[in-house]
Amino acid sequence: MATKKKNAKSSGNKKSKAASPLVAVIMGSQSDWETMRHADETLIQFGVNHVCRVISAHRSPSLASELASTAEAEGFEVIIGAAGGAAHLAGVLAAHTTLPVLGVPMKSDALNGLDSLLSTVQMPGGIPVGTFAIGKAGAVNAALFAVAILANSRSELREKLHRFREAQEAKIRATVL
Ligand code: RP5
Repeated sequence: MATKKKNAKSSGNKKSKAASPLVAVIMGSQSDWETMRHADETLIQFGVNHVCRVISAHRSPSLASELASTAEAEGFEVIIGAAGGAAHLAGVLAAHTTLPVLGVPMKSDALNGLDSLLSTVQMPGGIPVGTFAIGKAGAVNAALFAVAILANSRSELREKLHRFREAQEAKIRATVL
């Protein structure tokens, strides 16, 4: 993963380069990057300024609480939390912020991601985490959902989402077997 700060990757379009990032893509380990790069690529595709960082709920708990506690004041509007196994990251982030937190369960070696899925989705009432599919599909969809949230107040993003769906459908229609 290319880095700007020590363990952070910052991306967006040229226009918004100077603007503060809107989405924080947080993953529990460097080993999650192979999956989470798809969220990064999707946000880049939509020109959404964002950061990608490795922060572990278990191995760096203070960093996790600090990130989530300060995210709103720093101008973030959505947080994506991805982790595998005992995947508590998204829940811990959500416990420290009222920003929307989207959870992406990683496909784990031991249980194929079922452990990650249940750890992410089974939140107690009062602290919501929007949980997505295990692995790549979840990474892409969490990013698309983040774009959809941002699009509620940004017409250019709403337009891009419409064009994305149209292109997706056109590709299916043009498929010849
Ligand atoms: C989780 O444990 C991470 O999110 C990762 O999916 C999993 C394994 O981490 P590593 O041992 O590969 O660092 O915290």
